[in-house]
Amino acid sequence: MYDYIKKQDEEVFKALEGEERREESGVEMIPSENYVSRAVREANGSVMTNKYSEGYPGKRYYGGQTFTDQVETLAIERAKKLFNCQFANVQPLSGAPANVAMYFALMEPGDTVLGMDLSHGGHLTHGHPTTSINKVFNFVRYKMKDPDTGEIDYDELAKVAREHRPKIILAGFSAYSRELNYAKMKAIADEIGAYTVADMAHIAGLIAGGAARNPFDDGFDVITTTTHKTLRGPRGGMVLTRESEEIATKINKAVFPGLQGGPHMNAVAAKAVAFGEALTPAFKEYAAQILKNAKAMEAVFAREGVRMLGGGTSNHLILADVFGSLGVTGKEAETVLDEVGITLNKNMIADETRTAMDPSGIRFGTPAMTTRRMKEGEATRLAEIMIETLRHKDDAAKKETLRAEVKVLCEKFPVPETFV
Ligand code: DSN
Repeated sequence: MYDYIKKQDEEVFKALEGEERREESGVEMIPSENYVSRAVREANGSVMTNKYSEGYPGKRYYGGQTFTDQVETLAIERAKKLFNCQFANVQPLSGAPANVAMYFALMEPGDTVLGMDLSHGGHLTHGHPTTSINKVFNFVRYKMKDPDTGEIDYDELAKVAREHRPKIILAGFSAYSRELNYAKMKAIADEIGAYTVADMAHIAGLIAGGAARNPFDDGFDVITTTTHKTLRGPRGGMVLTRESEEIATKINKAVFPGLQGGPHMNAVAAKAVAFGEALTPAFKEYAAQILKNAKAMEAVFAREGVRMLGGGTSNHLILADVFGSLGVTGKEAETVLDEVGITLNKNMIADETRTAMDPSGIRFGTPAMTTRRMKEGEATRLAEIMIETLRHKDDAAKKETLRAEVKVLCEKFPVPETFV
């Protein structure tokens, strides 16, 4: 790997090598990260990066599109099959632009979106006050009724919807560990004539692998997603439309020329490869194992009396109140776990009393460790190691022993090169 970079640019080569080693020798537990196959990496690093392809297959603004049309069509057709829908736009550069394009496709400036509160698990692009999109559209919120069960307050959601008449009811999250009731949200949206959109960035792979409910099965209009989380593709985004050609046309115009210029065709080719992998039976097993591993970790946290937001997990991630339960802040936990080779992120919890940079919680998940073919036994032990580390955060000898154990585990479960 990296033969040409090695000869040409030693500084970048060293950074790439360092990252390879870091990813291999520690356990990646940030729930939005994963290890992609060599095939996906080859496509992402391919000649397709050389090409400008404004437009869509068969309708481009520049010549020379024989092969770009082929890969984009493959990506579209595979995405439609994976998510059981009629239209797919695979050009969004990532999840944030996918959401921005979706907002502009379905709304006029000043219109309202009803989405999940950031502090209860929602995402920045769902209208956080610090984002640019918040200056263009109006965002109102729903929350959990009880952070210890994770149940959404659907009565309040309906009340806010009737009062504010949003154009879009947005399901989706980046730090929420339970399933949403899409049917209830759809019924409320129908009552007020709103579009239903699900931002499935975190759980797209679970949906594709049949381990989580597909919002399209409850009649949702649109799904936005990234392609690099549980779906295990390249960094990128996508917007799917269930059946309305009118909506799909608006989405296409909003992505290009509305928001973006030339699509990154190397990423589109890599999406096609990743979607091909996700269509295999092995991917179904992968998605199911992500959930089993998360449940195994949940059992340890429950046994050890560490509070989990939502009371546990029904998906790939756990949000734990380490400050409330162990007296360790989220920032301290992130740092000390990194020292033993476990990478995760500090995270705000519902009704947070601390700050965003040093919150009460940590967020971690099982997609990447499951890619390494770790199963419930390893997940259980990793959860134990995490809690032992936090309980002995100032004990250097203990941390050294745990670091050595994590290293052995990583050697036993190397990052696979292929999944098919
Ligand atoms: N940064 C991603 C996550 O970690 O959830 C979402 O954008």
